[in-house]
Amino acid sequence: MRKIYYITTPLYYVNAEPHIGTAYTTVAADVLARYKRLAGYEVFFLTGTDEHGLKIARTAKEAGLSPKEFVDKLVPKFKQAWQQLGISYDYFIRTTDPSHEESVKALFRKVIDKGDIYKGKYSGWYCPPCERYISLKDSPDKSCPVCKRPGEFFEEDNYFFKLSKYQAPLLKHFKDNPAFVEPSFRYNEILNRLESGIEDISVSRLVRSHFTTKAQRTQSPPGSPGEGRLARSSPDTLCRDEGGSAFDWGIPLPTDPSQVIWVWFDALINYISAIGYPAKPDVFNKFWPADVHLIAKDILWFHSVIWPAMLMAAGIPLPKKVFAHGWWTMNRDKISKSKGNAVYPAEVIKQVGVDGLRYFLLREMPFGLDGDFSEAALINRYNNDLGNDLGNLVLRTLTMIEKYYDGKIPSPAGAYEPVEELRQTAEKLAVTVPGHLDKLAFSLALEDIWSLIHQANKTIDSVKPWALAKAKSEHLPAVLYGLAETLRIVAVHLAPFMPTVSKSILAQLGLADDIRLPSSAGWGKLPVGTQTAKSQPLFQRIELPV
Ligand code: ME8
Repeated sequence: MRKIYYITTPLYYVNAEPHIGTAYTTVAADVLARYKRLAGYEVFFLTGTDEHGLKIARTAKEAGLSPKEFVDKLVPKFKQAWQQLGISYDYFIRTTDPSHEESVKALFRKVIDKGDIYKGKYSGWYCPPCERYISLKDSPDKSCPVCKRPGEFFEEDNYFFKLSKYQAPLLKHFKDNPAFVEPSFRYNEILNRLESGIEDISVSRLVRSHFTTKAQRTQSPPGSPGEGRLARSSPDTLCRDEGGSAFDWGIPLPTDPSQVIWVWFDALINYISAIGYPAKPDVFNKFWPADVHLIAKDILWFHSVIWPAMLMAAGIPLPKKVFAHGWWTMNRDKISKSKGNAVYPAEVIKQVGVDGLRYFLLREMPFGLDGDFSEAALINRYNNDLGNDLGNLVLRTLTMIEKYYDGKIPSPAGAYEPVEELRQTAEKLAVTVPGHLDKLAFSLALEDIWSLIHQANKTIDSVKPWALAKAKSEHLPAVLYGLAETLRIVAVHLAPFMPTVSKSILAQLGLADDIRLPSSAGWGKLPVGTQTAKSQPLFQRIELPV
C-alpha cells in the first residue's frame, strides 16, 4: 500500500492579491509535498481561497462589485502567483464551490443533530478585517489583538456552537498528543488558554438584504456601544450598521435560511470538503486525517481549538498536526496588504528568480519564529549563498571536468582523504535533511546542505585540482568525481526547495531529473563516463542599491 501524505495551507482571503506572507506558507507546503512525493508518498496538497464573510463583502462593495464578481476577479491572481512560484498543489478549493457548500451544510446538520447548536443573542466586539471575536478579557480597549484596529460592536440573534462542552475532550487530546500543535511553545500557549476556560461561540449571522459602505459611517463617541455603527441611509433599507453583521454573503444554514454560517465555521470545513466529505467516503477515508495543517500563529486558535471541537462534534477524527509558523515583518510590523507594507512575489522574482525567492523564504528565518524582510538580506543571501557558494561550485567543478576530461565524469580510482571527507558529509545529509524536513525545520535542512557546499569549495581551495593536473597526480580523477558527485547530491536535496536549480544542476551533470528518495541521496550513484554539459552560470550577481 502506498504511503499517504495530506498537507494543507490556510484558505487565503481573496480581499487582495497574494503577498510574501501568503507565499511563505504556500512555498513551505510545496517543499514538503515535493519532498514526500520524492520519498514515494501519494501526496494530496491542498490550497485555495476563503471567499465568504463580512470582510470580503465589504471589500467587494467598496470596489463597486458583487461579492461573487469580486472574488471571481481575484482567484485567478492567486492561481497565477502559485503557478509562478512553482507550487505543485493537487487541488485548489474555493469556499464558493457548490461541493464545499454541500459539505458545510452536511457537517452543520451533524452538529445540530448532536445537540451542539443552539439559538442565542450575540452581543460583543468583532474585528471584520480579521473575522475574529474580540474578548474584553484579552483586549479591554476593544481593539483587535492581531491587527490592533478598533473592534466593531454587534448584537443580534445567532446560532451558537457549544465550544465549551469540548474543553475537557480537547485538553485530553492535547495531553495525549504533545505534538498535536507545533512548535512546542505554541502548544503550551494554547494549552494554557484552554485550561483557563473556553466559551461558546456564535457561528451564524443574520441575513440582511443591504449593508452600507464606509462612506456612510457616522462617528459615534469613542467607546460608546454604537461606535463604528452606521446611520440608516434611507428609511427603507435594513443597513443598520457597518459595525453589525448586515450582509448575506455566506452559506445559508440548512435549518434556517434567515442566517448564514459564520465565515470561519464555513472555511475550516474545506479541509474535509476538498477530499469528498461526505459524498465520497472512499477518497475521504484514504486521505483523512490530514498529516499537517500549515498556518501562521494568528490563526492557531481557530485551527487547534475551534476546528478540532467541530470535528469532535461531528464524530470525525482530528488532524495529526497543526504547525503554526511566525510572521514576516517589515520593520517589525506584520506584512499585510491592509498595512500597506506588502511585498509581492512577482517583484522579488524579478530580482532573484523563483528559486531565489523560495530559498530566501525558507532559509532566512527558522520556521516557527518571526523574521524581518529586507531587500539587503534578500540580495545578500542571493549573492553569497547562491551566487558565491553554490553557483561557483557548479561552475568550477564543471569547468575543470571539461578542461581535464573533455567533459566526461572520470573514474574515481583509489581512495583520497579529502574526497572521503566529502563522502562522509554527503552521507550524513541523507539522514539529517529528511530528519529536519520531517520536523519542518527547513532552515536547518538548508544549513546542512550548505555545509556540504562549503566543504566542497574548501576542498577545491586546499587540494588545488589544477596543481594535481599539472603534477599528473593520480588523485585528480577522484577529486573531480567527488566534486561532481557532491553536486549531484546537493541537487537531490535541493529538489524540493529549488526545483528549477536542481534540475539545471542535474542537466549540467548530464543526468535526468529522476530523483527517488532515499536511494538517490546515496554516494556513488553518478555513472562514470557521463557526458556533462558546458556550465552555465546559475545566478547573476546583483548589485546592492546604495
Ligand atoms: O486567515 N507572515 O486568511 P488570510 C507569514 N482566511 N505568514 C503570513 C503573513 C505574514 N506576514 N501574512 C499572511 C485567513 N500569512 C483565513 C484562513 S483557513 C480555513 C482560513 C499567511 O488571507 C499565514 O499562513 O488572512 C496566515 O495564517 C495566512 O496567510 C492568513 O491568510
